[in-house]
Amino acid sequence: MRICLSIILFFMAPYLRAENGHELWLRAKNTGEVTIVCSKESPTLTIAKQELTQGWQGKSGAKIVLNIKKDKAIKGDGFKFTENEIQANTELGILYGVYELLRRQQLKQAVKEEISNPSYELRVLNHWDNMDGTIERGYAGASIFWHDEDKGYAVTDKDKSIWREYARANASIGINGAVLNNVNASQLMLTTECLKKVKAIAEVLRPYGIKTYLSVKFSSPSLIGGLKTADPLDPAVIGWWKNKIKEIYSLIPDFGGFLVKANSEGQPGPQDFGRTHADGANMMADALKPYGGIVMWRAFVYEANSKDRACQAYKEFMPLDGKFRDNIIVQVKNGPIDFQPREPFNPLFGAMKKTSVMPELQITQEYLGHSIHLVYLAPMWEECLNSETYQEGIGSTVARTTDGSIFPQKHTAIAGVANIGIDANWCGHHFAQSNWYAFGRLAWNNQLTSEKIADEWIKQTFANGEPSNDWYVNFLAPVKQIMLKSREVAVDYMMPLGFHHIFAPSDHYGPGPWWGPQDVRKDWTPPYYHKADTFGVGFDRTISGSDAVSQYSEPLRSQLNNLQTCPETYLLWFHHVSWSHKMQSGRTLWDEICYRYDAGQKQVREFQKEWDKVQPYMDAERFFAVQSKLRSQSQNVRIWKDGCLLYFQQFSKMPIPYDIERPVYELDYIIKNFTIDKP
Ligand code: BDP
Repeated sequence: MRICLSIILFFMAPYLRAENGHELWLRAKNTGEVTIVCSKESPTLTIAKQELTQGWQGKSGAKIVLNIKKDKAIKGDGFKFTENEIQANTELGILYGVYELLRRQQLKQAVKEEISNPSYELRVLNHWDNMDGTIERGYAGASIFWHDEDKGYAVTDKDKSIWREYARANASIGINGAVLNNVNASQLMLTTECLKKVKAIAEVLRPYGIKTYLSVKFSSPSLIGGLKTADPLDPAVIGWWKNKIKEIYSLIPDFGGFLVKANSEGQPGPQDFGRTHADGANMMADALKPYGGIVMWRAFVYEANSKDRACQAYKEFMPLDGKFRDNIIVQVKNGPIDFQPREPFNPLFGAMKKTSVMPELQITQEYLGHSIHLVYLAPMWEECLNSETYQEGIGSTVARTTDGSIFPQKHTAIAGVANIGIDANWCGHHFAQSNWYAFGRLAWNNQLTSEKIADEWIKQTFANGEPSNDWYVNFLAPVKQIMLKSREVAVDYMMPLGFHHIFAPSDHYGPGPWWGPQDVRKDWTPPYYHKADTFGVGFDRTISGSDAVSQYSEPLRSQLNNLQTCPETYLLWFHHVSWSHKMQSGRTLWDEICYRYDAGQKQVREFQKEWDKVQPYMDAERFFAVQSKLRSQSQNVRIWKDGCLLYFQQFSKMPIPYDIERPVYELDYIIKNFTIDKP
């Protein structure tokens, strides 16, 4: 019977509703009528009412009350809701309540009286979009905000309609801020002509509660202001920023503020003038203060020739703790290096006790297979947010040290580097949409599990109408398993056991542990990170090595410092380990490395099989698109496994265990064909 049904469904699949993914997780249409009672009118409330009418899946003919009324238990833009009433302190809270209620209806979850408050006050997407329309580390087409054919920054109706859809998608998951341009910012962003375009964007985003922010170049006063310096203590420079900020607020009264990458990877900053990060950030913060603007100042800094790049941010920023104005938030990447498939948490979390600190996560898959690999990132973010910092005893997780539960931060915030472009499905890979979704949901509630988020996302993104039991068993369950396993699998086939940054240079897609030209900064080459030699492999960050472990609080410091107690997931991050070291599995380190790469590869092949089986339960367009991406992923995984095993074998001089499939490529071939020879 089951077989029969599958065959019928298989042939029907192409006739199921065609979908290009453009509707994201917002595909539900109403199934009945609803009467809305709301005594106020505003653009945001109009959207709330439209959404209810268009998406209502509750009892047909029901009445719902939208009630803006203060309640101490409701925080910020949070809300209280039942099946028939949404109460909030703000209009935006009402809109968020509407989206939550519709989500519950679609997921067929009962609604009792409940309060939902956001974990973070500011939930911001960082777009690394350049003004010519390209996107740094973007894998889903050109920018939705900027086009290279712009003449005088013209704004078309098509632009506005994309921005509206973008704003709606964000609001539906609680995102309330967007930085519109690359952290490697162009000074031209602050010209009057460009600010007028920013105003046009802000006007479309505003009713959805999305505030607009800009990345700014620290040297703008000299580059476009005609000043001789950009020294943050120079009165003319201070005056320039004050005037510029006044101009911005005259155009965009609710402008959010600035994001700044300073003295990092060649960007200008206060240190160019002998000043500190705090001097630079405070100058901007003072100018923004009268308007309620904030500064998000990035702690992503490292210098050439440092013994250990992982130590740098902590060394530079810890002495400044307590020296930042209260409208500054220091934005810290989840790990101490750079968005690797797995990193321990950044030791600044929990350590900076007198400064508002916000996590920066990367939604775009720069180091996780671009928009080719299927990798669901929520488990990685969950791992980071739930990491124990021990800075204030047990329970001081990264989440709690940043969301205001432990330290009285003036502002709480979280940022995600967006994976959005002009591609019809927004993110390049249909499953990359789940990462945008997951970021928003975690920013709203940092205690949600990746499993729950995946479940919600799959149902909203793929189910049509009332799904059958068969759909739950043969679609939802296996697809969820693929998603939940996918990140650990990516770690296995790229960088198991604490390996990090062994990517091919420049595009960070394939492997490149061999890439180390003499004339390139050492910390931009993989051998700096893996340090393979005939004894073993891994970066010694123990007390007798670079001492990075000492940036962590006890008991974590001692645990990481000791080869026997360091979790194997971080082994080669913290230790230089002998190839013959006995692992928990009883295997040698070398064998374990081989098995991990092999297991990663096998799992991706399993994903292909699992995916092929779900064909009868979904539309053909998205099915084939994902199938094809999985094939490319499998090819790339083969390169990772063969390349890394053959390369490291030159040092271990040990055989690849004989029950493992043999490499099919020559190392030379991989090096020649898959390494782009520039940093
Ligand atoms: C690295 C990227 C680079 C970014 C930089 C940053 O490779 O393109 O500019 O981070 O975050 O991950 O500033």
